[in-house]
Amino acid sequence: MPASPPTAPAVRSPAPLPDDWAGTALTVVMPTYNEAENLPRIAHDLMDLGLPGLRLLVVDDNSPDGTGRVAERLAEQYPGRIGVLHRTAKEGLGKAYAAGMHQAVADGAAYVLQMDADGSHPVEYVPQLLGGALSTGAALVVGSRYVCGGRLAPEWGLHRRLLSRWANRYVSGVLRTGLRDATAGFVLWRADAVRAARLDRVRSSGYSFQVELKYQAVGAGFTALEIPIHFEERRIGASKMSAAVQIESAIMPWRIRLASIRTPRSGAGR
Ligand SMILES: Nc1nc2c(ncn2[C@@H]2O[C@H](COP(=O)(O)OP(=O)(O)O)[C@@H](O)[C@H]2O)c(=O)[nH]1
Ligand SMILES: [Mg+2]
Repeated sequence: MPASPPTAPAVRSPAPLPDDWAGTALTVVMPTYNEAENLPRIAHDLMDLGLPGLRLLVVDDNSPDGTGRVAERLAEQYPGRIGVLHRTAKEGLGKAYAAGMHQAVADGAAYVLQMDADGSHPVEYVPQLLGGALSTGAALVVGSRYVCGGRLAPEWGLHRRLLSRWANRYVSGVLRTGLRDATAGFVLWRADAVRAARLDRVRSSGYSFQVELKYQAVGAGFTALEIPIHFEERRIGASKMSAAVQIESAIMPWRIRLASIRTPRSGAGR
């Protein structure tokens, strides 16, 4: 008689996180431009993670679709846990992140998490990113598509896959960060690494901000850890990646490298 399959364990809610981890002052910084339909679900999912120390700071560039007003309503629903930074015009992802991360650290966050509002970065990874930092002492934890177990959105066609992989190889070749996913946008930062990355000196206004900031922190000696994530396709709406942003991303690694030859980086981190 064939052996009967083992009975599946009853589904239980996840074990509670240790109190000191769950209470860690972690601010998720989320830049938004026309994400009114995506934002509420992500905000509720973050608030429901069981991390009482988690705050959300939405950085909106005066989105025409009213994302700023949606964020204000969410802030009323979760007083003290959700905040909104309203900026007057669309200045690019990098500028929005620089403003939001600066504010988060100034307001006392011990860790800052960069996260997109479009559903590409699954909320379930947030405790893992924080746990990775707290258990290993890493100053940077990258939600990585290019380490073993990482995955790109299955909806992505060959062209997008090749472009993403090529962009990472290109950046690694020019800047040698040692990271497999240097262009990743789902990244947890310890506050001292944010300060060392010198947000006030960031050159990139667009997506190359991600590369520039990691390069500064790794160059200053901070330890980075990459944990695998499944990167999802955005839920609703369209990407804001423009041709100008792609050109900036291609040129920026060289500008950053040349600048660091002229002004060598300090080795303050760990
Ligand atoms: N505040 C602000 N957010 C932006 C800007 N450009 C993109 N974003 C946000 O940055 C995140 C990533 O952008 P997205 O268009 O999804 O980029 P993609 O995933 O690389 O195609 C999303 O949450 C966007 O709403 C901008 O100029 N300002
Ligand atoms: Mg996206």
